[in-house]
Amino acid sequence: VETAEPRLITLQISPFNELARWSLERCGIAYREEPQALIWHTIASRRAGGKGTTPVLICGDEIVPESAEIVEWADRNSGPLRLFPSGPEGEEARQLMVRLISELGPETRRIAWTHLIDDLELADRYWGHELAPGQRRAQPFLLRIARPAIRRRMRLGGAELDGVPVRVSEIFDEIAARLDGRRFLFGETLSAADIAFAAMASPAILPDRGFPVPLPDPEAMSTVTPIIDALRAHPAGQFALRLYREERAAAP
Ligand SMILES: N[C@@H](CCC(=O)N[C@@H](CS)C(=O)NCC(=O)O)C(=O)O
Repeated sequence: VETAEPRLITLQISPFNELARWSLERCGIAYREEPQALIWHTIASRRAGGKGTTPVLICGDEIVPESAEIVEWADRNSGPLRLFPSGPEGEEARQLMVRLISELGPETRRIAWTHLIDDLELADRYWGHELAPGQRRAQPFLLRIARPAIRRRMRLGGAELDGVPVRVSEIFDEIAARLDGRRFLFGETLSAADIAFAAMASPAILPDRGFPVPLPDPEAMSTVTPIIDALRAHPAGQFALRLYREERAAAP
């Protein structure tokens, strides 16, 4: 029996979705992406059997509702290429990936939203690629009504973000220290830990090449441009930019 191509419900520009996409592509797994508008994506996720978050992978009867699980799924369904190193390092790479998903992604997303919350027009533009026409039309309205909820969810009230958040600095330092001049975080091949770091860093470094969806220039994110510049200049930021240029950019 021929199984249908897996579907991937996404919020296209989000780091968690990018992690799922990159992992599937790295494993050579064909899939159909179904990009959703902001806010609409929470409903689309639930309707598909997810938890109200994206990405959600649907393959036949199987529903995979978390980015980390989609990475594992891709690895299991991959050909010879593995996303995790063999031996004890495999477990270490898994743990690092999971920690980056839970600790780095939400913080870098918050950096981007520090600007976007007062520039919903920019948010609408960059979250608006490849949407179905109905969703495309609805998104500006959805963003306006959801603004207070986004503010709460992203903890944007109160103190201004006046520099790189401490947790982001710590993780960037930790990644740079682990890398210590090597090409990848684990040995000589790209692993899910590298992909997770680059994807989770993406909202705060805005890769100049290789990101599969158009991204704004750092200057357009005027409130946080100095933070983006600082993180791009950091050795771990340089590493993520390099992964996007060399490992993610479409083959010439
Ligand atoms: N743990 C989830 C997190 C995914 C996530 O937070 N996705 C965001 C998109 S950036 C989302 O759907 N948020 C909806 C919400 O939090 O209500 C995963 O790794 O898949």
